[in-house]
Amino acid sequence: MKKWWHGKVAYQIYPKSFYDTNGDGIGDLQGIIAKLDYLKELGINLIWISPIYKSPFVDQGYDISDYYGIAPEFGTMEDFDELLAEAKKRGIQIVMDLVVNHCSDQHEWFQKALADPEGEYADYFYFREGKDGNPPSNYRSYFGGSCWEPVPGTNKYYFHAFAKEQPDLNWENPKLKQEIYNMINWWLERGVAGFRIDAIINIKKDVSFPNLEPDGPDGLAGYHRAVEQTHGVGSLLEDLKNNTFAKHDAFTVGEVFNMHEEELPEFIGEDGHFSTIFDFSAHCLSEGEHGWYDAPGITFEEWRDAIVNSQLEVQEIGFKANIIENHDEPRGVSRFLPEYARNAAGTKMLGTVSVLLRGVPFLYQGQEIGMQNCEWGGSEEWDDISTKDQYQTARNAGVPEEEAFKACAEMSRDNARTPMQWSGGENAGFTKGTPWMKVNPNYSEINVESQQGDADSVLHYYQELIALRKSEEYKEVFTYGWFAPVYGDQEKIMAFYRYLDGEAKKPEKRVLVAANFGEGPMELPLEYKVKETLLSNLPQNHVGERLVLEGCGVMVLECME
Ligand code: TEU
Ligand code: CA
Repeated sequence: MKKWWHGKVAYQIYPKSFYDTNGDGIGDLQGIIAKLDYLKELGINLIWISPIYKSPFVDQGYDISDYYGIAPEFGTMEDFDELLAEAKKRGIQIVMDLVVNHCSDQHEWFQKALADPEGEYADYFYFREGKDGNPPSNYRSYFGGSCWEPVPGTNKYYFHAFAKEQPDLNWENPKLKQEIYNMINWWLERGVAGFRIDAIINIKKDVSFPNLEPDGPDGLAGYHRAVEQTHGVGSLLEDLKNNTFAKHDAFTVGEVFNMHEEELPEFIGEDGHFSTIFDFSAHCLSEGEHGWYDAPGITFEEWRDAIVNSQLEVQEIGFKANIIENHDEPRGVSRFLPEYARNAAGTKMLGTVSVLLRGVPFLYQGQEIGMQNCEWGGSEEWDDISTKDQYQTARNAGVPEEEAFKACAEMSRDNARTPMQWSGGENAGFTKGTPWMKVNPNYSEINVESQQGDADSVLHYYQELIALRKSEEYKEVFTYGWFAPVYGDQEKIMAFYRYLDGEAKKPEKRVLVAANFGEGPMELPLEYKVKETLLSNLPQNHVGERLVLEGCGVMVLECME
């Protein structure tokens, strides 16, 4: 069944680093409003904003202290309503970040729980007695250290999957659930189109909290191992959906890791728990056994296979949300492209492949100008709680300082969190004050302003690419067309068809997307005659009897029937 959000092109904003209008060095809601025309011109019609609720910002807003309030750093509720209205005028819908696996330790609920550890609010969280002088279980939190923190003045501990300032909410408690549902409905009634749903698989706990085999020198076991063994999140998610999103026909995109493979239809099939979930299959390839320091490199073939397999698996079931990067990941150009391809041509090639996959494309701020990882001067430049922990983890495992630094510099979430590069002017035009976070020194070469004035720029290419995807003539094939990989036996070629079946199984429309990730030119035989070139990133690419792609060349071709 067709849904209103099929065919959208989405853009993630990390508000703190997007655009600062009042000179305090922090991006704000007025900054987003100021750039709506820019986003409209890019072709965006759905925006996901990372958390803007009140927060102590221990984990940059993913630790919410008031679900009904806008963080003063970002502005006011009036600013937010203005943003909704201004976006609407431009045909853009706004999606909020929903962080309900945990809240901040400064949230009223947690403060009340601490004040009365036997009272009703303690049951909004997981308060448990220790075992033989130890915490209730041996889980290591995602950001390091035990998942259990002592509750002062008691013999109890509270559970946190992330930082100790992010206590997990107890989804077994109907009262807590009702509070969350009310809050979600309140935002939906205000006019938000839906939610990106944070770390949602974590809400289901095995409340017997069994110990697991330790997997590190600290004697703890990564909490994700417990998540992998836990079943039954589905009924929680159905209840959540039926009490909130379904009533508003809202769009939801789940951030789901550690899902049981066979559950994909329940998650995103017709009437699934969510509209869609992010495809992290390429990103998971660099998951280290113990952390970033032992993260494996990614070969081109692994990357291609991961995406192709994910596309083939999902197309009979539903839609995934396709990304190159987000606020938790290094920049895709630095990660998925070899050094020789980290230029305008390579960046356009990677973007073409991602945006024309089957699913909902999500661009991350700065992707459209080809922002890259930052050159870090030292570990003191990092802000991110996870990066600091990963650095410590590496050092504790005996990894030499230089090597630990290098591993974290490559994987740091801060690579995506440096300020948006608007111009070649001071602070990349992000702020007139002192930016809260280091500006990537490459801003003089990579910035919006210079690319706006250059018809060949990455930015202009992204505009054309998105316009093609949304065009009257091709939106059907790019939204609903099947995905079929081709030239899989050719080294360094990532290519696929998107096609629509005609009445008598005759393809009604067929488009070939072919990218040459190699350094030198490649010639490929054509299975179909070419009707029209829809997009090409380099003048040397051409099509005749055969298809010739320059190194880092990509072409989008409509085939004859
Ligand atoms: O990330 C959740 C999350 O599970 C990731 O840390 C994940 O474990 C890791 O990327 C796997 O490779 C979300 C937010 O996106 C992140 O910014 C927050 O820090 C986190 O939740 C806690 O709210
Ligand atoms: Ca500001």
